[in-house]
Order: sequence, then C-alpha cells, then structure tokens
Amino acid sequence: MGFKEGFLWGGAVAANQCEGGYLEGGKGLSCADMLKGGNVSTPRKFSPVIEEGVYYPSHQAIDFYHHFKEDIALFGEMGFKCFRLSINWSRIYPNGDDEEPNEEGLKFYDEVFDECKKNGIEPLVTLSHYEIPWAITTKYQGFYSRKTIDLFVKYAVTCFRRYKDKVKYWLTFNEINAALMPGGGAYNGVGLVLEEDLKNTAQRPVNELIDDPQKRLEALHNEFVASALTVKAGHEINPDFMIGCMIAHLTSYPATCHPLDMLAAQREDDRFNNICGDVHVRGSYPPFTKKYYESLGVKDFSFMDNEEDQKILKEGTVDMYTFSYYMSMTVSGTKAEEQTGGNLVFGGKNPYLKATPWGWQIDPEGLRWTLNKLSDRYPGVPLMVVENGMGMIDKKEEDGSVHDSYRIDYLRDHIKVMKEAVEEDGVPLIGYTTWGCIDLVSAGTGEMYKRYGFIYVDRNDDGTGDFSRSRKDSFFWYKKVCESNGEILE
Ligand code: BGP
Repeated sequence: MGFKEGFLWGGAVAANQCEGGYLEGGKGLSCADMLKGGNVSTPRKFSPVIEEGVYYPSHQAIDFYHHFKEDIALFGEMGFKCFRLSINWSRIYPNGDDEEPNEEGLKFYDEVFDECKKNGIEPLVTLSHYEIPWAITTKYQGFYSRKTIDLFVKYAVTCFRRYKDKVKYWLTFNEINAALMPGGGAYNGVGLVLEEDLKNTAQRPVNELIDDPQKRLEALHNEFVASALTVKAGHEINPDFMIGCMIAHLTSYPATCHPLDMLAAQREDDRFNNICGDVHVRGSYPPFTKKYYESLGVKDFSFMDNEEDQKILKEGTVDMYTFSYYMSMTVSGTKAEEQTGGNLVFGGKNPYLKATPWGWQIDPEGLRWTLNKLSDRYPGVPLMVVENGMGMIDKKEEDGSVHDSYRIDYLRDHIKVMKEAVEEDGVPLIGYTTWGCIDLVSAGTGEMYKRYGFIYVDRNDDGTGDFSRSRKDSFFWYKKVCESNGEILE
C-alpha cells in the first residue's frame, strides 16, 4: 500500500516568478513583466509601459536564469523525481507572432532539461503559466482573437518537436479557470486588456481592469480550443507524452446546512470547477454552462455552438488532470459572510480553520475531499497535485538556516491526507509538486516576503539581496519524504 512506485515527488515554479533575465537571450516582454509589486493590502498595478528605475518583480525575480544549475542540483539533493517549471512563451517567440523561434531561448531550456536529467529529475512543463507575450495582448487582445489559437499551437509544436526526447509530461495552461473571473484571470489568464486600460497612464490595479465578460469567456473558449489542438498535436509528435490540464481547484463549503447555502456551494464549488475540467477531460462543456455564463454577463453564445470547435474539443482530451490546491473557503446563499484572503478569490471565513498571514485557510482534509470528488467525476483519469504550499514570512538566521516548522506541518498534513485518499479511497494519484519549492515572487502580490520554498533566496522586495541560496529545515524534511516515497513524514 502507500504511494505507487515511481510517484512523482517534487516541486513547482513558473518562469516569470523565478527566471528573471527578462530581456536576456532575445526574450520579448510578457504580460507578467508589466506588473509592479504589491503586498497583502496593496494590489499589484499593471503598467502598460515599463518605467525606468521602477522595481518590477519578474525582471530579475530570483535569477533562476543564471542559477538554474545550482537550483536543480539542490532539487536533486532533496531527491526530487519531478520538477514542474514553465517555458516562457516570450523566450521562444518574443513577439508571439514571429516567423521563426528564438534559438537562444530554445537552447536555454535545452540546458535546463539536461540539468534535470543529470539529477534524475523528470521535468513537468507548463506551456503557459500566466505568461503570454505582451505583443499578443497589445496586437491581438490576447486569446480573444482566434489568431492567438494558431500562435499558441505553433509555439507548443515548436517545444514538442525540440524537447520530445527530454520532456514527457506537459501541461497546456496554468489555472485555466482563472479566466472565469475578471481581473487577473483576464489579464494573466487570457491576456485580455481593453483599449482604455492599454492607454491608461493612471495604472489601475490588475484586479480592477475594465472587464468585458463576453470577450473574456470567448477568449477562454479559444484557450480551450488551443489546448485541445495542442494535446492532439503532441500525441502525434510523441505518443508517449502525458499531457494534462491545470485547474485552480477552488474548494468552497456551504457556510451552514441551510439549503440556500448548499445551493450556493453547488454553484461555486461543483459547477465553477467542473466547467474547465469537463471541457478538458470529457471534451465538451457541461450542460449548465450557458446558464452559468449568462449569469456572468454573456449574451451571445454562438462561440460555444461552433461545430468545428466542438469536434476539436472531443479529439483533444487530456491524459491527466492536474490541479492546484492551497485552501478552502465557505460560501453562503443567505447572508454576507466575513471574508478572508485566498488563491485568486476572497472567500468566506470558516470558524474551524486557521489561516496564514495572507488569510489563506489551512484545510488538509479539503484536499482529500477534492481528490475524491475529482476521481468520482473522472473515473480512472490520473490525478496530480501540481501546486500546494504555504506562503509565510521566514526568518533567515546568521548561519543561513530557516526554522520553518510551520511549513513542515502544513505539508505533512496534506501528504497524510493524500495517502489516505490513495489507500482508503482508491484515488489514482500519480504525483505531488509543492508550490514554490524555492522562494520566488508571489503571483498574487508580487512579493518575495511571502515565501514558499525549501530553499531560501536572499532577495527582498526593495530589490536588495545577493540571490544566495540556503537550505531551510523543510529542505531536510522533504528530502526524507522524497527518498522514502512518502513513508517517512516525521
Ligand atoms: C497559483 C499560481 C502560482 C502561485 C500560487 C501561489 O494561483 O498558479 O503561480 O503563485 O498560486 O500564489 P501566490 O504567489 O499569490 O501566493
């Protein structure tokens, strides 16, 4: 019993949150490069033009671009079997619509994957982790244009051909369901910024950009089509590829057993999460989607009725379902609830749960509940938790150590329930990559202050720090977990 042999233990990062080198090696600007830093109470601002002398977190991030050999060696030392990273699309096609790919960008990832191999680590590669070339936003309105479907597929095929013998596991879009919500979902998710905001010099916070739900959900549809075409093309290039979707699992409980709270939770939990899951795994929208979209402001549904697209979605279903899980929240159909922070959205406060300083409620059992729901809905489809972790304020001691027992507790409790889900519930779980296995820039707030890693990086929000790396207590703990295939958790 326990986790199967070959279980993919490891960690996850995203290019824009760790690489830096934002214009090096021929890279173009990506949407993420236009975001300034924020914090728990100040949202990140979007700036349509890069301002000289201003700190933009992604521009240097943790300088993985120059430190990747050292970092991957540390992952190897921890016994990682898998490293989830993303390719920054704008390193490969700097403007998104270039004729030829940028060889220097391709070479960079060749070296990264070779380093993984050297350390016995299987890469799991996200093709777009909130990284869309900025020129695609300004020229095509992101995925709102169908042209972007072709651009993405061309980029994906370039990567598949180049790395077909180095990478087996692929994900198309990170947290694709973010686009069901305005704000960051429209911006980072589908790369959609409306004309007025492109010209806006006042610089609105990213979560306050003008929203057009019709355009945003059409853009999400185009992403679905791009994802399905990519899966199909990938299998033609290498039939052994395992290609998955990546969904932010936003777990919501009814605030009470009041029937109206139950109905609200059905909408915010089941239905919200199942739209993107069903499209990827079953190859079609679930029957309630039009009504759901109507409530979000969609009026014209012709994009969903396109028969050619429907065929594409059916032919491009994924091999695995991967998701992020950090927390749970409550939802009420009867009253306004006290709100708490969260991944992508704010949610209701659960009196039974503790929370991190960013208000993310800690709920390991919610992961078991989520795993069971997914394995019931998509029988036999391999599942993988590709993000889970605790963003905290860490204190580095003089000798470089960090005593992060809180992080060990968080991760141990989540691994325990994964084990129960596998052993007692029969869930087909194939891997687990913790989020931010090395400290990196927060996607939500742009901070370094909010740290997730097993490895501390000397870099601060005022741009200071020498980028040196040191091992936290959790590093030594996770090494035992990886090496014992999840048997040793103490
Ligand atoms: C997910 C994103 C990641 C990551 C994580 C943690 O939504 O896929 O990119 O950042 O959340 O969130 P944050 O960085 O805001 O703490």
